[in-house]
Amino acid sequence: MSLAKQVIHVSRQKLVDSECAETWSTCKIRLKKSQLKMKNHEELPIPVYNTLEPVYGEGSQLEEARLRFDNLKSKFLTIFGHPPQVFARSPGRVNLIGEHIDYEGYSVLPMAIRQDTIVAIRKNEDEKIIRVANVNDEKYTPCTYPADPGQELDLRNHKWGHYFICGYKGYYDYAKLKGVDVGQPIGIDVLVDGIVPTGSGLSSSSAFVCSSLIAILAAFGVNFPKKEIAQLACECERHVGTQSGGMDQAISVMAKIGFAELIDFNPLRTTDVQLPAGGTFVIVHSLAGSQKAVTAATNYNNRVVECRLASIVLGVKLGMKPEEAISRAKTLSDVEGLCLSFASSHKSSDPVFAVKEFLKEEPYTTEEIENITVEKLTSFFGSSPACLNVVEVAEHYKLHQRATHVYSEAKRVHAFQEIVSSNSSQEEMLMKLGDLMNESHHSCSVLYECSCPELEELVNICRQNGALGARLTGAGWGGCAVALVKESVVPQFILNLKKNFYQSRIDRGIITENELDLCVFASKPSSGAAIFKF
Ligand code: NG1
Repeated sequence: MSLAKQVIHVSRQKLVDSECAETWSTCKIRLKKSQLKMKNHEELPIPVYNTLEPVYGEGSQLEEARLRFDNLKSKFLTIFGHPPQVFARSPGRVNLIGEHIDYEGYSVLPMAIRQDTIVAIRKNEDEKIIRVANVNDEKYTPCTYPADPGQELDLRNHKWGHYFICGYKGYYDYAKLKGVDVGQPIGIDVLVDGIVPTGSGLSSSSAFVCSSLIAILAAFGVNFPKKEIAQLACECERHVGTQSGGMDQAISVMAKIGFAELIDFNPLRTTDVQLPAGGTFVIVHSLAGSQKAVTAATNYNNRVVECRLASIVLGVKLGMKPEEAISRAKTLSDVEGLCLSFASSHKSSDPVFAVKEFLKEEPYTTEEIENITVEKLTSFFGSSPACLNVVEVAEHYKLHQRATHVYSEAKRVHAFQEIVSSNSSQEEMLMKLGDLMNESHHSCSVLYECSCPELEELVNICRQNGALGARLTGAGWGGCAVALVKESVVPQFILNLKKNFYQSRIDRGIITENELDLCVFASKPSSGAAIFKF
């Protein structure tokens, strides 16, 4: 078994406190410092620090972090009567290109942002409950859960604390998978401070799930390769009911300061992408909230189901038996080979050629699809409550449009990476990247239908005010857009947006002048998850 496949404890040198060094004795492997150095970044465990600088740098960002950590420490003591044992932080992200394709197995290109979630944690052996509190206790009232990893989350009664329980369940799922006996579940006290704007497509949910999972692992003295933690975080976030694709957890856990990352799936892998100098990515909020978990059945999970159905229908049309397509064509990447061989027999190298030939543009009814699959949708989605919820409410399925988006967006991701690593002039590079972002937005909006009127208005205003390209980012249906802007004009661009998009919203009382800086900001690639033990 390779090192990467095993649970790896942080080497003792990296542990700041012996309390963190409790072991899962059956599967411990101590890494020597020299071994750590030789490994790929994603094969390394989550770094453990005893100062804030490696993550927060210096200046105002460091000052802000100090205040947040001090506040967490003192509030933790006040609420729970003892200090936290350890802290974990994980950032939000902005996806630069590659939307709604991670769950189809295609590479994406996000970067971490500086806004993160910090979780302060302590095991509480005297209690049999999990107490989850938030520094913003007006908005996020305290939640309690039983110390029972087998508990099912009540998805009809969505609570913010559910995201912590995802991480908690993830820890026990992993132990079970590895055959490790972690003993009777004990109580846990948790205090959370999250500054990733919620419902904004910047993945506050994954920042919370990743920091929760890592905090729990750290509290139990366990650490292992980042890519396994990212995979585990992706799987455990599905306990809140969304069929998450893995991009957000991957970048939140594996991000590196100064780089965007090309993320490949199956197997999970990251490649550093150096963004061109002279351009800045500005994140702008449409002020339309996007509640991904709550609207999953009609929005996010609906698209996951449509892609699955498109894969099956393409599989059958391209020669698979229906039962074979149902069991093997799980994603559009699974049938891309078939599409490509069909396309190449017609002198094309584009899988969309097969989509045009075999998937009709008009929406499919359930009956039409079942005539092709020769099996009821409720039967082959039977093991997935999230997919069954989709099938229960869906009126029709737009297979042609969704598959066209996925295949074309997957190509744009690679085009983006090729442009940034080409010899083109800076000016030319930025123009081409902007064009790709505009094409991506068009595809999301028209083919994938995951935009909304506010995002459309915002993206147009960005382009009219100097953005070289602008697109929605994240799941969509509200939330943020990301605009590529020449560095020299960023301040003017932000001023123009304030005037042309936000002022009317201030006048209507949707936001206050003071909140503006949270709605529009330039972002540099930040660092990934970390553990702090002071
Ligand atoms: P957001 O909207 O940021 O939560 C979601 C998914 C991603 C990806 C994008 C669309 C989760 C946690 N994240 O991101 O995996 O599919 O939508 O590209 O579900």
